[in-house]
Amino acid sequence: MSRETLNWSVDAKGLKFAIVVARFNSGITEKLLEGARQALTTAGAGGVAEFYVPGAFELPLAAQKLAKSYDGIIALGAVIRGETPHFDYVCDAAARGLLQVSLETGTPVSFGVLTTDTLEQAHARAGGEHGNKGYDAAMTAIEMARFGKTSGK
Ligand code: INI
Repeated sequence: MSRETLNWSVDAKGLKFAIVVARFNSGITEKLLEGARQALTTAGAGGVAEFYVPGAFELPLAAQKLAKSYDGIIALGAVIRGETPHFDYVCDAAARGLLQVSLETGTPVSFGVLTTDTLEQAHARAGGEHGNKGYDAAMTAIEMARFGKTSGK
């Protein structure tokens, strides 16, 4: 195990986070939100604000608007493959857009967007047998926000 892995920090004290949640597939995204809240509370986050957008496609713009005011953004959504190519466009737009916001603003934006073939697969990753990706996304945002503080941001 590397030294960096051993030093992995989940201390969120003094850091402010925004969670942006897509309402599309809200049965899943509300579970992701519960996971993200749990991670931030456990890590002692200094402040947490929650915002809603219609779907995963809208997550990047919301993240961009919030990036100036928070130490980290957690973007949560669930894109489930249907019969149309819409799935690919929405996934691609969300992933590229969130990465772009992160790189352009310097504020970490974690990708808590499930991209699955079925609803069952999404449930399994939103508090089911494969854990809660909202929790994981929040832990990632905490680690990267801390990285930003210690690396001079
Ligand atoms: N948005 C999602 O968050 N998940 C989906 O599965 C989804 N599908 O399947 O269409 C979805 N579409 C809406 C999209 O995010 C936008 O809100 C919409 O296109 C308006 O811009």
